[in-house]
Amino acid sequence: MATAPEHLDAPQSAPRNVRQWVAEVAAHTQPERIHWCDGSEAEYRALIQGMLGSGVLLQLNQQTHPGCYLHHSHPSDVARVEHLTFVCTEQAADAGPNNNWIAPGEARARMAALFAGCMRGRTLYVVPYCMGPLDSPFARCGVEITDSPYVAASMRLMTRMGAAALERIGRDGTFIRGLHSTGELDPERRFIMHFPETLEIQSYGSGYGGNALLGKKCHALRIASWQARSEGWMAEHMLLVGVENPAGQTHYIACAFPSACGKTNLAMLVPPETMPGWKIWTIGDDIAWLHPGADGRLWAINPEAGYFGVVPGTNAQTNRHANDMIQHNTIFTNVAMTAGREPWWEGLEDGKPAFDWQGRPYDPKNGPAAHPNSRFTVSAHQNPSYSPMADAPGGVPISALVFGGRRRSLAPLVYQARNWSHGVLVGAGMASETTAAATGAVGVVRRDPMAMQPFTGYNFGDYWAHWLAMGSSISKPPGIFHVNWFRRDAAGRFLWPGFGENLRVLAWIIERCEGRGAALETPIGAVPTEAAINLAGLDLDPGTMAELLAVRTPDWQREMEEIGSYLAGYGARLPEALRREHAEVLARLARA
Ligand code: SAT
Ligand code: MN
Repeated sequence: MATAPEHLDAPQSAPRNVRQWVAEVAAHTQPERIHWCDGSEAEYRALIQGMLGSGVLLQLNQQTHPGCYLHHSHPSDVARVEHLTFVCTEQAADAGPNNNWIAPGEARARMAALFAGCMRGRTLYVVPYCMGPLDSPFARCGVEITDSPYVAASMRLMTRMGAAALERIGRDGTFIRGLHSTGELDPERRFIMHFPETLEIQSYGSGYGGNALLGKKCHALRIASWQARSEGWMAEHMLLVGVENPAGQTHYIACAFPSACGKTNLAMLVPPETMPGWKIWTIGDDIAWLHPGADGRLWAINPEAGYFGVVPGTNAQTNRHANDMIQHNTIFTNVAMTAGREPWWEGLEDGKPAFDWQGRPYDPKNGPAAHPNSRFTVSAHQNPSYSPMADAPGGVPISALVFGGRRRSLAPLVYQARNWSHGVLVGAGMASETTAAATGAVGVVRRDPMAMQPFTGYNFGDYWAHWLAMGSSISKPPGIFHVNWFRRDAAGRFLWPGFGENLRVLAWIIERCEGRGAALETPIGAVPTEAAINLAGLDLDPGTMAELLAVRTPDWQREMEEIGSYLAGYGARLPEALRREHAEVLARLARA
């Protein structure tokens, strides 16, 4: 029997279209109760108490880690599932070779069968949320319906969630409809479906962040990238960081790196002691929405309000800010625990694991104690380097866009594209070693254009055309760069120390944006001279910088051939300008 909208216990402010949809979903999924989230502190505490009672959360040591809890996910549900993620457009070609596709009608039928009665005995949470500052013209709202209290609580940490978002939805008149159920957590009955043409998301059978916190990858990237193309802006898998130099000037930089390649670390970088006077301000660690400004520059907001970051490797040396930030009021997922109930992971020097990420007594024979993709979920306000500009409705002006991947060879530490359209080719040609953030083999080099392979909600050919068009719509485009912190020597050791020392590279990028910074022109772009990177206080072996900055013509010829065949896979949708940029790099390499 259908639940009548007036029997939903909806708050007064709930717009008619939201009530109507909740009623339809409730009629189909048959929950025992409906809870409209208001986003209050009391509600968050009640959600946590409920989960402690049901065993969804374990209490960590409240003396050492006040407000910290541990969630063990189902062992089959620890990462994004790209093979079960679909973009369901009317025409398959609009989703493109970069996406899995099913016709919307078929997808809806399949999902309707899964969702039928799936919330019996459960609470249906209505989670209104706003991606971006509540008073920003660039923000976009959604409502996630979920039967997971873990998702509802996480959405409060990750987004502007609750009553204020619901009010904004009333003013906007529209919202993204996101329907989620953990179902049976059966990998055979797990799908993440996107319907960009009707602004809908349906996710079944997973409780993992990227599959279940629908505001994040599903809304803020896959659906938003589609909206952004039709409205003239960009939704990108980029961290946003303000870099303040000793003269007190701050440049904002947006960096696109694949999942688990150090975005969170760079976003809250702690300057090395050998670089006094430099400061880092975090705007965001994962997603940027970029708009052309009236001044001809590109302006960006972070649609999120929290971090869902990789835990292993985090410590006071690698990332002091992240380390401090997660000592309180944090939900940990799939880390290990000490005998004293403190959270533990590989890379922590103190303590030792008594229980592994599945809650079993720790035994090294079972592999790492913390899952390699174990995560912290935490409000951005706990970050010591949080920038007040993260709440600015108009966002921040962008000086540089930086692409980067995890490449053990080939790509130099840093280089600069010649101009915007060459930069689009640099982004489109990105490749990176796969990580534990998605299920599947780890360490395999795959193409990951703009770090958006798993996240662009439409055909990459059209996406690159949109990038090129955006370049023409701004008179003062940011410089475009590529970095690689992960180059290794013949023995497999990292050549560059990374972490805080990456500021040395950002400093060169900023100099270039200011029209300074020495560089050598190479066929792939401008590479810094060895002397142009500040190495004061850094103890590198002789020859390391030469190796880090080397551009080897035969290797790059091979890479560009590969990029050429990859791009050709997009056929007639591949923009001519990109084909031309590619041919020009090949010609420059032939002359080198
Ligand atoms: O799980 S998420 O998709 O949110 C994290 C990531 O893979 O980038
Ligand atoms: Mn990400």
